[in-house]
Amino acid sequence: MIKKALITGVAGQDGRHLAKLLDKKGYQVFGTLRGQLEASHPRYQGVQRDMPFLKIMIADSLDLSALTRAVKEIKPDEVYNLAAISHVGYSFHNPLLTADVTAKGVLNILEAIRLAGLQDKTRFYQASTSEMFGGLEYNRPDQGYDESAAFHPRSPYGVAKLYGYWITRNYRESYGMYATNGILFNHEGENRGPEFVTRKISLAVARIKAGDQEYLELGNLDAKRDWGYAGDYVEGMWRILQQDQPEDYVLATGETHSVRDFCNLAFQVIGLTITWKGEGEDEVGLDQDGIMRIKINSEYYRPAEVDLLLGDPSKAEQKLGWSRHTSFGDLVKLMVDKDLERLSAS
Ligand code: G4F
Repeated sequence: MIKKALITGVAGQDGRHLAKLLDKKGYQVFGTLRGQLEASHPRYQGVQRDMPFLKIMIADSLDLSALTRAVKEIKPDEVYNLAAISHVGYSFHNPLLTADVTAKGVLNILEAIRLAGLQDKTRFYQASTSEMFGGLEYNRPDQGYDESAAFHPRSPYGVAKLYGYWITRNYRESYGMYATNGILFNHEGENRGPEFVTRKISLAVARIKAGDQEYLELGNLDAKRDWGYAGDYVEGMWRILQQDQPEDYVLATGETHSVRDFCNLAFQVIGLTITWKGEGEDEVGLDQDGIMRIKINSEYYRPAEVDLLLGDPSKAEQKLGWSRHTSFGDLVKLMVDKDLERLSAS
């Protein structure tokens, strides 16, 4: 029997990696897009071109009836709930929409599975996040956050995701559903949206190399993240749903690096060595010829910041046999190289 998987938010970075992985593993893959999209719409066609094997369903995470119809029709063996408002900065400006989509959307898809009568068949993966930890109770500074660490979300996004985490656990405990959380630390790559800092940097570096841009504006350079490659993480998502018992897992690299570190390595790829001068909002990054390549724009500071994220993936390593393959240095290079290639092709 061919297994069927439904991915909500299939057009996002992780959705694309995961859909391709599941297709390779022999699944029939379905994915939701939202909006008034017909098959002739450029967005629809772009997704279909990238993933010709994909069966696209139009269903918004806010619409329980559309989700229920999709789940009833497909009868999926596995549902991966990746649909969300996922940008932390945006969530401060749109907290209500974030709560509706990122929190209540999880409940909608869980209810759709129950309403379709599939709670004993369909395995459910919720895209939980290290943003739920937040940072104030950083209780294991040397080892990083594991599955038992205390939560303290620092943004409307993190708070909404915490609801998604708990409602998933609650449906597991209340109805015996195979409902799991993957608590993923930051995972990046060539498909990352330019609103996230890693892609913003890789894109700017490529443009600077091409002479299309002179410098880049950033917010908090000292924030530290546990950055891995998204392509490695989707294998972990799949493994989480293949276990005998539904459990929650942290996926992370176990290393942390600052935004500043990311900049230093990204500029090195195009032969520029950055020297940092000044402090706070006046800090700048100069290249070896003294040309300013990075400056601070306080608009990118957040009302509350997560200063440091470091994950402990021991449980995933031991129980799932999962670990990341791509190093931090390789990730930075991969992203810059891809943007250089895209720019030279355009
Ligand atoms: O790239 P970011 O926007 O990612 P953030 O906030 O860590 O969230 C990402 O990872 C989470 C997992 O922990 C996911 F749940 C979430 O959906 C998303 O994928 O920002 C990273 C850091 C922050 O500390 C931010 O303040 O970079 C800092 N930063 C500094 N300058 C900037 C900028 N972030 C952005 N987006 N743009 C800047 O100019």
